[in-house]
Amino acid sequence: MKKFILFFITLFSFNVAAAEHEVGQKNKEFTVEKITIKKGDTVKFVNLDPFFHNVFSLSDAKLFDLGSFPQNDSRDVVFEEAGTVDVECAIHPNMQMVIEVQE
Ligand SMILES: [Cu+2]
Repeated sequence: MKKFILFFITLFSFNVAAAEHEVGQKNKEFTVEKITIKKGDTVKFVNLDPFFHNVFSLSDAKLFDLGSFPQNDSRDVVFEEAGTVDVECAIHPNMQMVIEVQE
């Protein structure tokens, strides 16, 4: 019985923790300069410009490169570790934003 209760508590807290956030790329800028999320959350990057954008990060907390993608296309990234993640676009070096991932 104790095992069952523990199982449900684990399941419940996991479901509550995971959320999805959306960050757009519009007019050669990210739509937000900084967002704070929780460990396990997903960020959806959406290209709202009529040309290609890229999304990448060299930060230790999350190393990724989503490649280039066209207008109305999106890519999801799950952040499993806490820390500060600097996000950039390889095509437009002025495009930068920060994702703060909390425990
Ligand atoms: Cu770009």
